[in-house]
Amino acid sequence: MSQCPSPTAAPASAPLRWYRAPTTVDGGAIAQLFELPFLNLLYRAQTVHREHHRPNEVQLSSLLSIKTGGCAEDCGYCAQSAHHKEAGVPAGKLMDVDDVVQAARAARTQGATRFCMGAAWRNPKQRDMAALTEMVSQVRALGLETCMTLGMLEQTQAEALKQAGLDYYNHNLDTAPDFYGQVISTRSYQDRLDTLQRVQEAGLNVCCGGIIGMGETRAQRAGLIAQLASLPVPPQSVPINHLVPIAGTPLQDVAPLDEFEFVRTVAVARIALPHAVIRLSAGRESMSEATQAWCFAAGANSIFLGAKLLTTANAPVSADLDLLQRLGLQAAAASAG
Ligand code: SAM
Ligand code: DTB
Ligand code: SF4
Repeated sequence: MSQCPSPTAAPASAPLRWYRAPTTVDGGAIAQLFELPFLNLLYRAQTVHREHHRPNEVQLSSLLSIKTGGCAEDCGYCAQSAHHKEAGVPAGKLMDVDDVVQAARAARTQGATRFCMGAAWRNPKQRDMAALTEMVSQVRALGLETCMTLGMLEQTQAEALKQAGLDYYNHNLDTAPDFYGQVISTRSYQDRLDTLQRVQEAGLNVCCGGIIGMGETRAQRAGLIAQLASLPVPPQSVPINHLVPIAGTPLQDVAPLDEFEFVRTVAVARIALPHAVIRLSAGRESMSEATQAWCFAAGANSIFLGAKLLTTANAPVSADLDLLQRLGLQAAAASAG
């Protein structure tokens, strides 16, 4: 883990702009949810889930790395950072539009309703915008919902993506403000909030979550969820990633998290963000089927379908479809638009 909190990272005590005073979201109450007996917490989460969502539906997204590696940021968990050369992910170029559309078509055939395109960038360059907007409009023309995650955005870039038909923009807070500086030093928490504001003001649906199991405390897990629930408009989609420890990154040796603590985090996210789709994101490949089933019971209702995430393996499609079938879970129809 990085030992040097960044000079640019917001200290825990710094006031963060564009963040609603938690009048409706009481951080203490969120922390207390974590202390409930496991089954009481799951009962609460499942009750909230059934009030706002179809109980046996799971939304299926597919993920493609449209530009891999060589990223200027130093996120301690990420194989694609140019700072983590030993992770062994070479820097690539932005994919051709036709190849992206072909991958989207394959994802649709496998059963995905949303196609998520990720780039290892601090932010997109102006010269990339024409190709990015073309990808969005052609993927959307296939009848898929579109999502992109490209790093920080300017207002005009967010608007151009919206104009092209982008449905969701994924930009994670990743962790609580008071742990953030131990994981990332090259951009601040405030930078992330600023991009989220631009995305929301451009009229895009916000997909925003974090990573669990990076060595943060339970209070910091609660802190992340309190931040997410305190955004001026709560995110429509909330990815909860389990850290995939990658050799060659500063977080390669973080002690594994108790799997019930991960399930608890999903349950607390469900209660704090009752309307959001909660995505059980990275880390499923090494999770038992039983733990995944607990996560669905805790209110997770979306997964990434496909053998690969960005650089790491995901559960095989056949195994996922088999698990959903055995649990009586059905794929949800596309909803945005
Ligand atoms: N570069 C863009 C950015 O960071 O905003 C988009 C791509 S980035 C890889 C998207 C998200 O993937 C990160 O915010 C982080 O939450 C997640 N992620 C990356 N590496 C991960 C890992 N090893 N384990 C779990 N989640 C990870
Ligand atoms: C998110 O929160 N998780 C996805 C998506 N947004 C882009 C990415 C997970 C990446 C896992 C590590 C990798 O494959 O490199
Ligand atoms: Fe770059 Fe995103 Fe990886 Fe951070 S998480 S190093 S911004 S690709």
